[in-house]
Amino acid sequence: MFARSVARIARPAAASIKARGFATASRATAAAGSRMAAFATAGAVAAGAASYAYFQNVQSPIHADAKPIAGVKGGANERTFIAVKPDGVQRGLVGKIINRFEERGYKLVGLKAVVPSKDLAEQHYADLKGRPFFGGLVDYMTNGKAPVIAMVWEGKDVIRQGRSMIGATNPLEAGPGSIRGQYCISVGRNIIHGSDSYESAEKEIGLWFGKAGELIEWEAANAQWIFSDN
Ligand code: IDP
Ligand code: MG
Repeated sequence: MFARSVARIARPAAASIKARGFATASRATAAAGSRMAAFATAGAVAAGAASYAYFQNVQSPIHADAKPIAGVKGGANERTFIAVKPDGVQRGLVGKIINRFEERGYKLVGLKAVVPSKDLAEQHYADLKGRPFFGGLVDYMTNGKAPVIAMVWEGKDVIRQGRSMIGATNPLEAGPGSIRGQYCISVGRNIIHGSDSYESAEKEIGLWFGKAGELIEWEAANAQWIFSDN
């Protein structure tokens, strides 16, 4: 529910990005003109044009992302939120983690490096508020010693399979073939997050990728070799 409302609020923002690019250009032009600085005017127009071009480029995904933010539950386009936490980034495990999902046949539809705000981390871990480790958890996620690598992966049963690939919360309980079972030994430094249900995926994708244009809908050329019931 929450995520849907985030998505609803966020989507129109995309449409306004182009308008914002234009507005920036005209504001800049007006300001420079009033100072009778022809050079500055030319610069501002160029800067405005450049920023307009930038927004044009970054806000024009191959296909508009029109599907529900976490895809269709149980469908081939189900989505989950996966994040390499700062300890995983510091330890140079980002590539290995991405590899696991890619090699399994899942599709990457969103990716960014973020130092989350305290507010974002607290909302993300809202169900753990009141636990003794909550403050330390939020600090380690947000202190900027390394970013969080936030991702959205798409594919059949990706939420459940993602949790299984990640392994138990306490890495000492995680199977040896799982990501946590292979790469870590401490619950407070368990390197990766994955949504634990469709509802969590909706909430988390909305929190981390709620702005329009942040998720890219694309067709994998090898899809027929990955998914078929024949
Ligand atoms: P999950 O990440 O496997 O979904 P949750 O129970 O949702 O596990 O906890 C979120 C995160 O909080 C864990 O991944 C871990 O980083 C941290 N955490 C959970 N339990 C403890 C604990 O007992 N001590 C310290 N950190 C914990
Ligand atoms: Mg959890």
